[in-house]
Amino acid sequence: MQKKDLETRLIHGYFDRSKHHGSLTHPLYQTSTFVFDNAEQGEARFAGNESGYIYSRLGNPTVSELEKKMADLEEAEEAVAFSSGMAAVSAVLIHLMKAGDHILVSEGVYGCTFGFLEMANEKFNIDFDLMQMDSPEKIRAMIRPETKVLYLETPINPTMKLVDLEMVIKVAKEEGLKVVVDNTFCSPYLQQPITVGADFVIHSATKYISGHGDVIAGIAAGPAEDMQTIRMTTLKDIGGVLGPFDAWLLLRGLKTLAVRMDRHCENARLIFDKLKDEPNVRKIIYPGDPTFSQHGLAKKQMKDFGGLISFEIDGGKEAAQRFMNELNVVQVAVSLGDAESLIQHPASMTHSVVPEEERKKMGINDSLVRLSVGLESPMDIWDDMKQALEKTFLKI
Ligand code: LCS
Repeated sequence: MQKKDLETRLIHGYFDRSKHHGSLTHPLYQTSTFVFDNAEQGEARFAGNESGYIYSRLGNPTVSELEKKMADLEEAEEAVAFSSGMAAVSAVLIHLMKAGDHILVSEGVYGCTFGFLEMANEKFNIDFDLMQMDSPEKIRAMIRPETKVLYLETPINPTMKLVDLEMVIKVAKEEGLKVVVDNTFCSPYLQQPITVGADFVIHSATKYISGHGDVIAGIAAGPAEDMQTIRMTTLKDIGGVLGPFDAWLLLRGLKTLAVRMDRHCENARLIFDKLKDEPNVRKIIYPGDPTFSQHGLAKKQMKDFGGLISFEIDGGKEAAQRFMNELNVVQVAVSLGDAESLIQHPASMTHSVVPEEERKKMGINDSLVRLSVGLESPMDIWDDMKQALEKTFLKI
């Protein structure tokens, strides 16, 4: 049978409704453990001689449904769900790396990913280098005999720099390295890195996958053999498993991913159009800006330009904070991809763990704010931002 379009696959499940009283939506198996028919069945399940659930840290039908859906959407062999995006990031990296190995990381990765890499370096002697992955020569120059993995986000949070997936993957293949892409900012609706050769995809499912700001969750997707090992090691033994109810919420959120993403992208386009004429706003960073240096690359590798806009405000941190405090519709909060428009100040919030010098190198200064454009009326979002800008600059 021909594979249905992504919009349809987002909505339909993989479970057999006839075995669930015809339930339209996937049932919520809110249980920690599963009762065996008898002791022998328990023994057979533990020995792997009989398939079936044992204990929800090892697998749960509601969580499995989400994992199947995410693997399908990312065109991966398998996916594993985690209790947070960071649980997914750390589980995949611990799986791929051992003491003495080295990892190349795209400059500007999420602050806690950077924090995890620093900890892994200090405690487990796993070395890393942050770099701008903008040419094959630069990447090759940084590869050492101990390098095992290229880890990247595109677009990068919050500076919106893109990494050319095809270029990086080609270099990695030639050098025998694994490529891990954090696809949080795009969701599989805008970008599917595995279809262009990435080995693993990670999501903070807290963001667009959920879309409703009510869950912390993570997903990793990749080759079946690796995913099975991750499930039985860095998931099972470190233990960052997703709860069934959170998986159920994500399954519900996923159904509207396509329509939500279209609206996020459309609203962001409209806000960018207004913002670019504001006298006290400079350096707007938005991949949909035709003058953005990587606009062509964004058009090539993303279906649309996403819902995030970063921009600098005249007057440094004080003005940025004043502007944020004057907003009413847009909420001052970290996270992104929710129905509500959210704004945050990366230098003092998401990237405050990154040393100032590194931050400056990444292009995160005190004037920069990051807006996650929500699903409200775009005119209401803009009116709110306009009045906040007016109040901010009247007061200065
Ligand atoms: N990867 C990216 C690109 C992220 O933006 C985040 C969280 C994570 C991984 C970690 O996911 P979590 O464990 O929070 O589910 N990003 C955040 C942000 O930009 N604001 O608040 C959290």
